[in-house]
Amino acid sequence: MRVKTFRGASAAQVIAQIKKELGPDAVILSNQTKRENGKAVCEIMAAVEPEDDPAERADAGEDGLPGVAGKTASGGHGGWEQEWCEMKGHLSALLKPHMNLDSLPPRQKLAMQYLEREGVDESILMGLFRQLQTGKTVSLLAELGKVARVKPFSAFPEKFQLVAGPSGSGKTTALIRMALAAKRADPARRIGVLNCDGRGVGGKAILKRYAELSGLTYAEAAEPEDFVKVLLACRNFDAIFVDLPTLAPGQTLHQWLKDRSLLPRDDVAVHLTLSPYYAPAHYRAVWERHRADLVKSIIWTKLDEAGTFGSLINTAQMTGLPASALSFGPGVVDAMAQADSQALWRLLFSHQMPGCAQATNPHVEQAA
Ligand SMILES: Nc1nc2c(ncn2[C@@H]2O[C@H](COP(=O)(O)OP(=O)(O)OP(=O)(O)O)[C@@H](O)[C@H]2O)c(=O)[nH]1
Ligand SMILES: [Mg+2]
Repeated sequence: MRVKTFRGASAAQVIAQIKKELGPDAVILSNQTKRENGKAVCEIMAAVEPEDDPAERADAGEDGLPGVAGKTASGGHGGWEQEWCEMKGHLSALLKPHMNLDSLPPRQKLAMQYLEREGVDESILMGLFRQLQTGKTVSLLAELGKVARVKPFSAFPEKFQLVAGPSGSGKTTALIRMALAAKRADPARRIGVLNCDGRGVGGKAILKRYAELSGLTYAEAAEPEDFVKVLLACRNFDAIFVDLPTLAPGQTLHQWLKDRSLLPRDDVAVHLTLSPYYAPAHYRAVWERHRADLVKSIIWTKLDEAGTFGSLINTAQMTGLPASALSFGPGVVDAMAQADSQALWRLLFSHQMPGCAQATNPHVEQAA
């Protein structure tokens, strides 16, 4: 496996550099923006599997990289998932010639072509096309909405709200925002913030500072034994927001939850942070390791750093999870919105960040 760190003034610039040098299948291992001499520097670590080196492919790496090659450290579903993906590819290739977009009304054709350019999976496009062709459904968005569902994070009633995801994907930042929103919504609630990231980095200081400033109780529980003690101590709390560490190589979320006696529980919701610019194989690898019944939603982060948004639809189909939040900036304040369908469509069809008034691509948006 070839791993390299790229640096540049903006994430978009660095991602373009990575795609150029490592190709479209490069996997983002971490993505941090730092300040150096008063300037923002984006540092992204990316990796790619050498095509011809099966021995290297079997090595476990951070964020489940072995899944990229179709094998997983946990020996889980990677094999059949890879096969299924290949089969889907073959089927799409066979069916694509039958997807004659000219047979659709011009507005729907325009919207379908746009979705194709955004990188929406051919199998999804094919499904949409078949529905539209029946003539029964007039709204492409209604059909797309069946794949890309939304459920705002405040609508999750579970007492324990956990945030998990790949390294540097914005877990801690999203968690602080969710906890602050919960406190704002009802200042009388007893809300705790629990940091399970034992590395001593990963936003620990910022998490603690925001918790203290905002009247949230802060605690740490890096080890499973500490976690169980915290569970007992926080019986009287109304909500606990739990910041998970990046999973260690070979570790799965299921195991992490099991080690902390969180399986099975009906008062736990895990939200997965993902960014839209990962390669398709990277989403599969991350999902392979984070798949668990308690995972209830996707928090989309770093939307402001992405160029296309088809992955939001593809990942919704792969995981079956709704989007719960849309994060579009590094700041803790005013940079994350609860997910709603309108915001999702504006993002997809107009590249318009939530909260921004002006549509940049009104023609395609109207066509959909
Ligand atoms: N541009 C942009 N930056 C973001 C967004 N969300 C988070 N960040 C920044 O991304 C960096 C990493 O965010 P964290 O919240 O620390 O990510 P993490 O997943 O907790 O990171 P680790 O715990 O180190 O794995 C920080 O510099 C954040 O300010 C976003 O939506 N857009
Ligand atoms: Mg963190």
